[in-house]
Amino acid sequence: MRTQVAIIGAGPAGLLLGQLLHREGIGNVVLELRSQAHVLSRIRAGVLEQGTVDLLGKAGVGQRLQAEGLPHRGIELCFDGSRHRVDIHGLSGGKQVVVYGQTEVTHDLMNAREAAGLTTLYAVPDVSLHGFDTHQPTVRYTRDGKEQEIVCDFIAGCDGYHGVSRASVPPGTLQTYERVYPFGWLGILSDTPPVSDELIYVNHPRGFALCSMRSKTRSRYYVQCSLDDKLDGWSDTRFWDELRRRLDAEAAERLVTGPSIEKSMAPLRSFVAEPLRFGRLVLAGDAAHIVPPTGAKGLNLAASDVHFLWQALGGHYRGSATELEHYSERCLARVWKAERFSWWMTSLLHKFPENGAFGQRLQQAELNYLVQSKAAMTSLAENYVGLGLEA
Ligand code: RFL
Ligand code: PHB
Repeated sequence: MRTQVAIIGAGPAGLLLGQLLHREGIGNVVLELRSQAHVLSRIRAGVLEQGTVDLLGKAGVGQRLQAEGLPHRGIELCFDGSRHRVDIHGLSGGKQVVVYGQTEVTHDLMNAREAAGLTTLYAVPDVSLHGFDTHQPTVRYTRDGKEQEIVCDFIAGCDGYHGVSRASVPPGTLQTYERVYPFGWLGILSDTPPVSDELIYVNHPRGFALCSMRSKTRSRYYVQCSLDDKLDGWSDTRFWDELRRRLDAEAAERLVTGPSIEKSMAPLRSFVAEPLRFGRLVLAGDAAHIVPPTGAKGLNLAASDVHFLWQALGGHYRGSATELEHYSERCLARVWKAERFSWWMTSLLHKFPENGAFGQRLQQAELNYLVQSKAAMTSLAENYVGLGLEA
């Protein structure tokens, strides 16, 4: 098989890139390790920056998002038993975020890909990448017991943190930066009305909690948990009790509980690989960088990488090499700002046992300063809505 761009991974980065390229007349094939049903069963991000919403519109998949996405103009910070509103809209010069699940984004992109008749190969277990230091790279995999090969112009590595693309880069050419946090998030989804109209981020002596949502009837809640915890140790009752204990009295009273329809644990990590291009192999999204979910930046960074990659590949086929040459540095400038913000939100809101009582006091002082200082809240607001593509 021959295509212009072979895209590894059918997560939001790979599918969005495929759609944008297709609309420019650039042929592409997507290869995905997992089944389509598995990809759609993963519950992940929920908060989209305006730049991500705009890009999904350009890809022609903005219709349901416009109709069903929930615009949010503020968040609440809860500490010392009280909640404080951050006026994201007012402090960011009129910007907002949209709550719309990653699962829905993926669904819309898969439907558009299918409607356009584009090739997506699911459940391909053994993808390997070759010759990306030449003008004609190839991707190999097995199908029906036979080795298959795709010859292409470019390989886009959109296969997440554990994917094969970054791992295929020759040793010594990649610089990585990493911080692993000593805790995780336990998340549940439930068909119950959200406890508040806006997201609540909680700093509590027992640990962080987050009240989020997917719709007016579906809630997404998280509590900070230990890395040693096991999912079976967390019954629904234990989860709801723990969440209630971390909320202020009024929210705890109002919390509506019900059976979980999904429950999962995720470790927290900050990670950046540099650069993002190796000849004809380009990395985008979680394949190149990971942020802890506290700032809601992961999916948005994947979308901004895709924006730059779409411009770079479009430029190449129009005869301009500049955009591709600058792809890595353009992405990384934005990535590092989001890494800083996500690390900061994580440090401010979680319990770090190794920091002791001194660390906890510093967190309280910073939270008090934050809600009293317009300057500090403005900084939070402008990062939360996203710094824009040229930042
Ligand atoms: P993905 O979504 O991981 O997709 C990669 C795809 O590649 C496939 N793959 C392979 N395919 C072929 N061959 C191989 N060898 C392969 N190896 C892997 C995988 O099966 C998968 O389908 O990466 P992508 O597309 O870069 O998208 C990134 C986002 O998924 C991620 O950044 C966000 O989910 C992070 N995130 C959040 N981001 C936000 O912007 N806002 C949020 O509110 C937010 N909340 C979250 C989050 C992530 C979370 N978890 C579970 C880590 C909340 C949580 C709890
Ligand atoms: C989510 O709804 O999954 C979510 C929202 C905000 C975050 C992280 C996750 O900061």
